[in-house]
Amino acid sequence: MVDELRRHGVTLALVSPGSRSAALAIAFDEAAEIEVRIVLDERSAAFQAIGFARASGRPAVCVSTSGTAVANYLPAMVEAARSLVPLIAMTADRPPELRAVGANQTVDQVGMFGDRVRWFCDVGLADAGFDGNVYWRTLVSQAVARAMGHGRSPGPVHLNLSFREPTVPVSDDGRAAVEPYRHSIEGLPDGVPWQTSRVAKPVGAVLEQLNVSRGLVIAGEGIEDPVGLLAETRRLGWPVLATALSNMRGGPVVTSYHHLLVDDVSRVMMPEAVVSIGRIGPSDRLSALTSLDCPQIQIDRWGQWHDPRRHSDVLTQADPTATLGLTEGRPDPGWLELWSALDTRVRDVLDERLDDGSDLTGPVIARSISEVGWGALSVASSMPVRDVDAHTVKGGRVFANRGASGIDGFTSTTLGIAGVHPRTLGLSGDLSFLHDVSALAGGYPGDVVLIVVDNNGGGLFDLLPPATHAPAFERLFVAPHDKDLVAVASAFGAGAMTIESRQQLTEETESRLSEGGAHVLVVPVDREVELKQRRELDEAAGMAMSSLS
Ligand SMILES: Cc1ncc(C[n+]2csc(CCOP(=O)(O)OP(=O)(O)O)c2C)c(N)n1
Repeated sequence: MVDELRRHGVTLALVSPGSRSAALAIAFDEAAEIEVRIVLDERSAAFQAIGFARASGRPAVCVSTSGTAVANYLPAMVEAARSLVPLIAMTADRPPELRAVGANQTVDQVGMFGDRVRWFCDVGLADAGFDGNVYWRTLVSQAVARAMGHGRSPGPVHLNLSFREPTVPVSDDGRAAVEPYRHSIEGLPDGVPWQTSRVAKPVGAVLEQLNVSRGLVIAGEGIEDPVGLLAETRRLGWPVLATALSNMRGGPVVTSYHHLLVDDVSRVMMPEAVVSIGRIGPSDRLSALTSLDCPQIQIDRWGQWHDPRRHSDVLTQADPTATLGLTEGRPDPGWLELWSALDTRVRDVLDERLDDGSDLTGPVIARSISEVGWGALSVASSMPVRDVDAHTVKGGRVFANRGASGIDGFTSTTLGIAGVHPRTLGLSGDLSFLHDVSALAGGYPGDVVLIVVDNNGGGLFDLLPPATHAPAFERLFVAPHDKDLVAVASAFGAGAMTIESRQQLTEETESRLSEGGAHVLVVPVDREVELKQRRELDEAAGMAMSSLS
């Protein structure tokens, strides 16, 4: 199975130590083309796999022993299922005769992840007498194909493998006799995979509603063909509102939408059709465009049902670029110019405000990140992803686990990305950082600098109803931890320091990205100052918009 995985392009196995999975660990270790990374905590391993798969486009394999080890994959399986990230979990299990009889470290692993996985297979035992080569190899072909989207959409796959003792090649404790495996386990000649899958890229029909002058395109997460999509929208004369995770920033796209849309959409800005592509969070003001009273078209390559406002007229499973390519359109140059002018104006107003002061806040940090030469940016849930969406305009690969929007597994995911992209920069809140701090206990697969916005708790809640309506708001929601995060990070061996100014932040980030290794830069932020700034930014944008209309 390991050889077949290699033939299918698997290059990374995240192995968590355990005895039942010994055969898998050894086989992966012996496969020269597959890197084996040992990660103690299975939860962290699976998030690292997500980071790797997001960044490389290839599935990573996680290997665990039996018992609660398997259950620790659940958060990442949920995220991968919702984010369409290919991930293959190979979990070792007890043989049938040891199940359901109270045997040690034996839990029901069959179908443990429910319908979150794209495919589950209880692989069974590698009995010495069973000629299983074709079975195991085709099973791997199917596992990879399903993880990559065959039949449904990309996502996690669970292979549960039983092992009898001895779990290592030689039995020296007399518990079982070793009977060598007799049948061939050869793969096909020339290193080719046993079976291959072809996932078609369907193209939707030309949609009548798209034949308009004033279309708006909202580019959600992970646009596969940013260059082609931009070219088609230019031809149609439609502005692209490009979210931070779209892969479309850095080009002629609208990025200040969160502030530009602070008040109601004025008559001149009213589109004739809205085309939204993929998941379009996190700005609630941006998603409000999908309930404007005009034709609402969703295009998703994998047919995901992204329609939280239940307002879409058409949900299309199609290649977005090809679909727009089939649309004739009726370009009106003034429409594109209007949105570009509004975007430039609002961006200038925001930047002026952020550059005019010495306070370090989430928005200021997100803006500063545009000045640093990172290779990939990994952003945690809560305010970091919102601030980057609103204030980081620079092009480049930006990643975030927005499938389920958890604050868990952030550092692990970032380490997974760092193993693929040089100069990976992470941005998280203090609670996200603490939630997954044990990820720092393992090795570092690549160079990484983590910026931790330390506002001593969950700043997001200041913007939500509990802030004004809930008793014991601080304790129940913000949950201050009062930990010295520099000391915490240092205890795990990361280079860590407190950052006191914006200039120091950009300089330290830049120099530590070049230095290599793992670094944590803790930026203390005052929640009240930050909240005040967020309100001022909204007001300034609102004034700029009203002076223009
Ligand atoms: C696994 C998980 N637990 C809880 C939550 C709920 N939650 C959302 S934001 C948040 C606070 C995050 O705080 P921090 O990481 O410091 O970021 P900040 O809000 O200060 O930007 C919490 C607990 C969640 N999204 N995911």
